[in-house]
Parts: sequence; C-alpha cells; structure tokens
Amino acid sequence: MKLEIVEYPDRKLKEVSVEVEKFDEQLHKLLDAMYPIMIDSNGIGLAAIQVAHAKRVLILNIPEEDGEQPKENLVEMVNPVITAKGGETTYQEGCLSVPSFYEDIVRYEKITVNYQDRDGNTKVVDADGLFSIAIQHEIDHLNGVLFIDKLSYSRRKKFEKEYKKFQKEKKSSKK
Ligand code: Y12
Ligand code: CO
Repeated sequence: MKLEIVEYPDRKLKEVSVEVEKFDEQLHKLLDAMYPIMIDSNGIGLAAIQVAHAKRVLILNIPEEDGEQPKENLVEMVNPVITAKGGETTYQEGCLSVPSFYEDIVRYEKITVNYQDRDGNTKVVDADGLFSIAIQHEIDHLNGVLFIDKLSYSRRKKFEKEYKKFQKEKKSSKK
C-alpha cells in the first residue's frame, strides 16, 4: 500500500474519521504501511487521516530516554476513546501534516484510553507524559482537529503567514 502524508491546508485533514468495524486484512495492510512512513518522516505519532484514510486508527512510537525508537514500543490504537482525564500539561507540539512548525499546546496531563488492537481485542491504558500528549494529539486528528486549531487568534494569524512563506520556499526549492 503506497501512502503519502497529507499536509495542511488540505481539507482532508478536517474530515471526521469513521469507526472501524472490520478487523480484516485491509486494516492490517493500512497499519503496516503507516509505520514506515511515520518512521521515515521522523514522526512519533500518525493518524490514518494523515495518509488520507478516514478511519479511527492511529499509531504511536514514543522514543525512549536515549532517543531510540524500537518497534517493540509501537502502539496501534483502533477506535480509541478517552474515558478519564486530569491535570494540565504544556508541550511544544509538532505534526507531520504541518511540517516545520511547533507550538506550545495545553492538554490533559493524564488520561485513560479504551481502544481496540488490530484484531479487535479491547484494551485499556493509563497514559501520562509524552505518551498522553501524543494520544490526545492523534485522537484530535480523528475528529478533524489539528494542533494549530488550538492557537489563539493572533498566534494562528502569525502561523498562517509563516506557513505560507514555508510553502513558497518549499515550492521554489523543488523547481
Ligand atoms: C507530542 C506532540 C505531538 C505529537 C504528534 C506526533 N508528531 C510528530 O510525530 C511530528 C513529527 C515531525 C517531524 C518532523 O520532521 C523532522 O524533524 C525531520 C518535523 O519537521 C519538519 O517537517 C521539517 C515536524 C514534525 C506527539 C507527541
Ligand atoms: Co499531527
């Protein structure tokens, strides 16, 4: 399966993804194809909508303290739902669909998430730290929400200006 990262301002990123009902080979192929594109792009989290598949699917591979990102740490979540949340934390977030832009975003510090694995088995996880932030970022994608949607009006205006400049430079470097 050949996948490409969808980049802002593509309207596809605004779509609300649909719940997965079939835990079949098609789902497994999608999950298998998402991992290399995330790793090759230096990512730590990716939602299916970022590769143009509007399914409630996300993957996470949080690096360890030494920066290593072993595949054993890969977490695949299908139909994730946050069932408990608490505290507050701020982290400078980035997104593969909004390249070269990072911004401080406030999120819940700790969450509990119910989800299914690729075979439809129900799982529950308590998450904190970067894992918690990444899950919340990726679940937002499933609802058509980007981290830049959480910026203040003035910061968003500044972002749009900076991003247009980035896109122009990217385009001219490809010529
Ligand atoms: C904390 C905050 C956000 C997340 C969501 C997952 N985000 C990413 O995986 C972002 C990756 C990313 C990678 C980039 O590429 C390189 O560094 C080479 C990047 O920079 C450019 O595109 C130029 C931006 C974001 C998880 C946890
Ligand atoms: Co993202």
